[in-house]
Amino acid sequence: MNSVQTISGIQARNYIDGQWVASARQFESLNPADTREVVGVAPLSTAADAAQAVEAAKRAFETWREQSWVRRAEIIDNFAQLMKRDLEEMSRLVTRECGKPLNEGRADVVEALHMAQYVAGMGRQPNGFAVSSEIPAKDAFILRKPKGVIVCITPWNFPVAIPLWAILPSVLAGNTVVFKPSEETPICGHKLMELFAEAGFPPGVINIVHGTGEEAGDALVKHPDVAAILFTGSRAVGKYIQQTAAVDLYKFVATEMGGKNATIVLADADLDIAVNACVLGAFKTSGQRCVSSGRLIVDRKIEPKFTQMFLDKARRVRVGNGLRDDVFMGPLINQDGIAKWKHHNARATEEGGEVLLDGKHLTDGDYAYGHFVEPFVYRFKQYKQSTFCLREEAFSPHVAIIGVDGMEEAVRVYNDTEYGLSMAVITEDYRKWRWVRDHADYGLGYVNLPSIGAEVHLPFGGVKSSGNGHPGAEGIIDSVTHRIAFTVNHAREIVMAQGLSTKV
Ligand code: UN1
Repeated sequence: MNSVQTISGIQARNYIDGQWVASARQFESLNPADTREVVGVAPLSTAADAAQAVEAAKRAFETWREQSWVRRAEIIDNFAQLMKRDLEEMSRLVTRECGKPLNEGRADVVEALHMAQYVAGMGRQPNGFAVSSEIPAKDAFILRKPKGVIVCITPWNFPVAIPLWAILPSVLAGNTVVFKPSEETPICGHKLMELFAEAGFPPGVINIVHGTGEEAGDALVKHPDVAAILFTGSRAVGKYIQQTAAVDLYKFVATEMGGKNATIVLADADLDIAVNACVLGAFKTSGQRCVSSGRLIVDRKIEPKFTQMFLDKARRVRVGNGLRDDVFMGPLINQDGIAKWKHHNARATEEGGEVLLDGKHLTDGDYAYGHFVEPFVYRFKQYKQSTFCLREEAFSPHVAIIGVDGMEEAVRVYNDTEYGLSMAVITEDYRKWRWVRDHADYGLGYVNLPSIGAEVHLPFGGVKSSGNGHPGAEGIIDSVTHRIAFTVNHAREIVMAQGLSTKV
């Protein structure tokens, strides 16, 4: 890679119309495991920077849309090769900038690579089809057309994979993009932009604008020349974007906004699978996945045994700098993340949860300069409705064990949140998982697996307040294209459908 590396880290810039653009104001991106390390510095962009990027994307759309899907896919394939070349370097960067352990940093980059490979392959897939007409001499087609300028606003917890879920299908279909990465992980976004440029995307096709949601993000969402906004992040911001963009009737918004996910453990579960699934679901990425399980809904018949096994394993979770091999859980992203974790823990206690593992905020020795916390586990032997702690997303290692009587109560409890993203059920009984499959509300369902770990060729999204029904990854092509109807008459006269008379 050719980034400028200074003592204050990598210097990120905006990339607009094929040019790296400096900015008067900057912000620092710190390593959440050791905040003495400045991973890099990035522009604090203004509304004017955002507008320039949209205008560049709008101009580039006129020529990019004229390329074939195959040609565009070839450039995406170049990009995939570059990702392979830089995989290890990018994995370490993900760990340094967002904190997750190296194995997870690598999985993020591998998931991104899979998206690039998948989308490159889509370039030679049908992007429409012919349908028959009532009139033999008519051919009818359903085709996909690009929408125009797509804004991609993406989170810090998957700083490499999630941007690609949104950006690559957009450009494959002939759209152009303005990418606004999270202000927590601008350097990962910058690395992606360097590779886009090296892969040969023409100027203006992919632009990056760094900065805050309040300033750069807001200006992008409100810009009249934006056709669609693809957003992954918090419910509050997603709701704001949907409501703000709705003022322009033509603007399309796809949102993915987290969850209060659960793993349901039924009475017949294999307890080893259950415990592993729950530990992975609750504590991978320190609970900072949209799909993390904050609730373990366990049949009362096995709850005591399950709880003992789960706690044994949770106590073994090693917390530390993700660059170290033996670490399972890296730091939280920042001090706000810690405050949120503490708030949820306090509410759990106030609301009557029995604390089983009173995880601490770690501040001594090696932990002094990072945002480290231990797992916090509590129990409700009986479900308690209308609690904050059992219904709101904690985005941290904060997990409830809830005792229930049987499958039907498990699903009632599961459904008792405003969210509906990811659900896992642990059972050996196919009739039971089938019933749960059909009665729980979610977009991602798993059996005998954790609630995390989706692959890119599946739609990624949720129901209820977890999203507005336009999933990312596989599903996003529907969000970035108009499906148009196109009908051609081959006869020498006009014959109408529905028996419509042509007599004048
Ligand atoms: C997220 O939870 O924010 O399914 C994304 C998974 C990953 C993506 C998670 N492939 O766990």
